[in-house]
Amino acid sequence: MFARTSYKSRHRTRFARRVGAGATALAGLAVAAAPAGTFSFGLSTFSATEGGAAVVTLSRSGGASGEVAVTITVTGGTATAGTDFASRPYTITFPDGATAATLTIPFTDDTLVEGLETVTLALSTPTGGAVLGALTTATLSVNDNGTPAAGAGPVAAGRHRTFNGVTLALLSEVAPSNPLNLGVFVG
Ligand SMILES: [Ca+2]
Ligand SMILES: [Ca+2]
Repeated sequence: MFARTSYKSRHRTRFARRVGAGATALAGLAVAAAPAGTFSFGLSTFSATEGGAAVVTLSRSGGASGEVAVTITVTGGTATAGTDFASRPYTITFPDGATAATLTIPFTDDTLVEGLETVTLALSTPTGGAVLGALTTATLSVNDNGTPAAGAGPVAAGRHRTFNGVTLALLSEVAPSNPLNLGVFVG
């Protein structure tokens, strides 16, 4: 009688160990099946106007497990850091389950009469197990909102002329060999 009871007890113990090992394996599979996701920009190009802000969309695909974050750096193309936009990175946090986020980047309303300016956006430093996707850079175009004063103004002297209320202004001159960017303003 004693030996029979002892056999059952050992059998239950072995069975319990097997169930426990199986549960641990399943838990491991569950973690692997819930990835933290992949970051990408929503578009390859964005736009804004001076004095306004760009709304940059970000996506998190292939999983949304846990809180994760990604850094966005803004570097000048033809726009100038510290003058046209703040010289700083942005960190966007996605809560657990979130698959989309937006970043608002303001641009300075300067008084210069200019052409289109650009900045480059780049994703970096994903956290929380997330990774970077295919679209990790984007170009942002900033439209000028300046208008030249009649006969005088922020454009260098000799670079704009007004005739009968119509002003022809030199907006930018990137290099001597490049075409000039001219604007016509009626006012
Ligand atoms: Ca500007
Ligand atoms: Ca301007």
